[in-house]
Amino acid sequence: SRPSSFAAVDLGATSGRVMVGRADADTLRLTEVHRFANRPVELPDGLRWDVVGLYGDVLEGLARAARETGGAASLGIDSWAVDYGLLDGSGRLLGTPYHYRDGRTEGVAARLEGVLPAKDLYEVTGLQHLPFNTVYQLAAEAGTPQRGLARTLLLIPDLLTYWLTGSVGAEATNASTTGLFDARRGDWSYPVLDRLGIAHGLLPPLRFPGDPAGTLRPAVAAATGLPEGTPVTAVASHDTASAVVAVPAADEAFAYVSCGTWSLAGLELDAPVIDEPARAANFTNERGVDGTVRFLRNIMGLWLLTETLRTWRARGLPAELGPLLDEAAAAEPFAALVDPDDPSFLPPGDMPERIAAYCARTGQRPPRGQGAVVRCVVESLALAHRSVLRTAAELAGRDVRVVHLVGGGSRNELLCRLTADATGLPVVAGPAEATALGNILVQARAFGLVPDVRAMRALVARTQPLRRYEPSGDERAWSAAAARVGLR
Ligand code: LRH
Repeated sequence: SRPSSFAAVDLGATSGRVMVGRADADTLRLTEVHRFANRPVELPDGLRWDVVGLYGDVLEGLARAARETGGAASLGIDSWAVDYGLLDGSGRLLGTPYHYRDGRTEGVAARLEGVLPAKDLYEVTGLQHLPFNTVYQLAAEAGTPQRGLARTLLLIPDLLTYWLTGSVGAEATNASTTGLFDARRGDWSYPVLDRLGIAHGLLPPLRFPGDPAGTLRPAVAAATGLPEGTPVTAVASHDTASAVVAVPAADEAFAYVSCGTWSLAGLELDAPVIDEPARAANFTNERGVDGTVRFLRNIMGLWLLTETLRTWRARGLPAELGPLLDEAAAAEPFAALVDPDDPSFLPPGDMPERIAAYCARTGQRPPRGQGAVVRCVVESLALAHRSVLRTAAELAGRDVRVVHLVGGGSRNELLCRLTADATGLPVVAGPAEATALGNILVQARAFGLVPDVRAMRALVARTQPLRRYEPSGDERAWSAAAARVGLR
């Protein structure tokens, strides 16, 4: 019989999980074997990821997967994008990788303007401008001893793959988020590297989703109980790319919102859209599975809500999501609104205070009471979903008839309902674990169990619980609300 159990390691900015998935032509079942907090650490010299701790949790999860399945046919790793570790010439990690929310990239893009103007960079990479794109993080590190000794840059999933297997490579979907990748050619951009004085060898050869990425080192096999020689498969290692694989769409007139820490809202296209309007609207052309393009924009997402809850919890205030969402559902609509992408919301900190400051700055009365704050956040996110999806359809010249909302946010009924109302489109919510499912499905295809992405999506639609929300909003009210915060 053909192997059908796979392990997915999916690391998000706030939590990680190891899942076992069973997949074949008519089955797709996920079992969570390990879930753990991802706790960034504020060191005196910056905000870092505890990658060694995360690696420990990956090993623990794989050990549990081994006990659960008696051995997986393969495993795959995905995580958030852009962040990386640097290795010296003998493969040692140089320092602790930075978190993209660390402040060291402030002002870096402006300084690079003279060397490589943002317009020229966009023309090649088609990448949205985010202050923390890898290209800017690297520039911020110029001149440091670590950067001087660095011989290899590995994005987070590639770093963990290296630790598990000893094998070095750069998975392409995640490579496309660096700002060093040519969106049309689907390869590292050597002209960009040259302009920035980055040695070509710093960036490993590409791997594509489905490619082999080495086999477990004997020590890892011993530590986890997985058989020696268990293969690691390159999946769409950018979590958003994996999530889009598992969007249960049947025809092509769909948009998606991959909704977790960030809301990634946009379209799947066959070719990049790189032109002045797309650049001005800050749309990205990130690479998906099979050379598809994720034409989307980042929206600050549920980060606003999780940071709000964290702040309240630290003050001893109620911080349980369920009851707060009930209060929010009952709160006055459109009372206070924010543009979720205001830069003040990016770093960790006191989110309710920043929301109040935003409101004061824009002549609105700050939300009073916890339910009102949550209402403000969720309604503002729905507005941003509306605005970004409209822009995406217009820039790509595409019709959109349904919005697929996947990821943890699909469990948030208020957000799903308001997104349907705001966009005026039906929202199909789920699966919540789209990223892990996409990770498993790409492995299943590599092992011949699913033929193509179309079949993967049909399988997700047939096997996963989904919920449909019909729009019932008042279009004029939403468009007036959007205008209040400079959205459309
Ligand atoms: C979502 C995500 C997103 C990136 C951000 C850094 O987890 O990968 O696609 O822009 O993290």
